[in-house]
Amino acid sequence: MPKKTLSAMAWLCIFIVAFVGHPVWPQKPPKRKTPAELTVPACCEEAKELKAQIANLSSLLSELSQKQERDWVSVVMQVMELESSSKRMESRLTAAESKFSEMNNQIDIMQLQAAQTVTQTSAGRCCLSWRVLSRALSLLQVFCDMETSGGGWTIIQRRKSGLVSFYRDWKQYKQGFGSIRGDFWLGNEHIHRLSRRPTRLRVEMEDWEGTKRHAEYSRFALGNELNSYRLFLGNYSGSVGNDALSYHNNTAFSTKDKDNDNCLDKCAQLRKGGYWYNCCTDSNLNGVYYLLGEHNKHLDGITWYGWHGSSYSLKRVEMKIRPEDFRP
Ligand SMILES: [Ca+2]
Repeated sequence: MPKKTLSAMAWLCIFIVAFVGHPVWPQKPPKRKTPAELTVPACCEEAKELKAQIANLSSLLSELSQKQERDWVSVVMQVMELESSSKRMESRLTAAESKFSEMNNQIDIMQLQAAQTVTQTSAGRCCLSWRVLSRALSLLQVFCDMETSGGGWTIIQRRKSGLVSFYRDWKQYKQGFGSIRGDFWLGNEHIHRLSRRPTRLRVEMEDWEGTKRHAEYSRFALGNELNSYRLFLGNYSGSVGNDALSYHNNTAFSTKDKDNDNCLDKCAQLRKGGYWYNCCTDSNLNGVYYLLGEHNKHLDGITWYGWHGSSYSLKRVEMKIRPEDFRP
């Protein structure tokens, strides 16, 4: 045999051995189960069980939704009940408030009558302070002028030392600040309450040369807080010559945090006080206190335009009120 033929035969043998020895060769395809061999009874049991579970769940859901509906109705009923009880409480509160306000009015009248009596029995004394009940039933101390023009004046504002800043916010002007023996503002709420009956206002001023002037107004009143403590003034009389407060008549009160004035500027911030700023001032009695030497340079000082102009800050000011029907 030629060498080439031997080699070809050897290769053929290797191929046959390799082919026959392959693991796939002897395997037969897996035998399929016939439908009869499927586990039919087990499957049906499971389906039945699932169906029962679904039925249970739906009945549970329906029960839950019914319960939720019942709860919702009960919540709505409770809310309605609460609303009606809150309305009842509100009306009771309103009634109590109006009673309280009525009592306060009585107290106002009593305190003003007391002021009159005290004045009549203490004429000649320099000054006297007495205690009156304020709205919150706390004690409010006031300072009285028992001498000027027959006395009977309750002082509502004083500037004489410059130790108290008058550049304050709404709340402070509402409640009052300072010391009644020094510089102070009695408080818009108190002034409003004290001026409920016909009241007269007197403004006394002194310049740095020691000259004194005054202005008086009939029918002085301050509106309530809802009315922004609006100023109401009647007729002017006095020795100061020019009336510089009537420009502020029928004007709301403004502070640095509440701009109620009648122009685009914020007058309270420009004039550094709390006042019935119109647009802005003819007087600025709650302005900055400037000492002699500094008193004639600023527009935000304690000014009365009709007397010393817009840049002269006065040395001393007092605002005081007394009942219109007061007789010394
Ligand atoms: Ca303004």
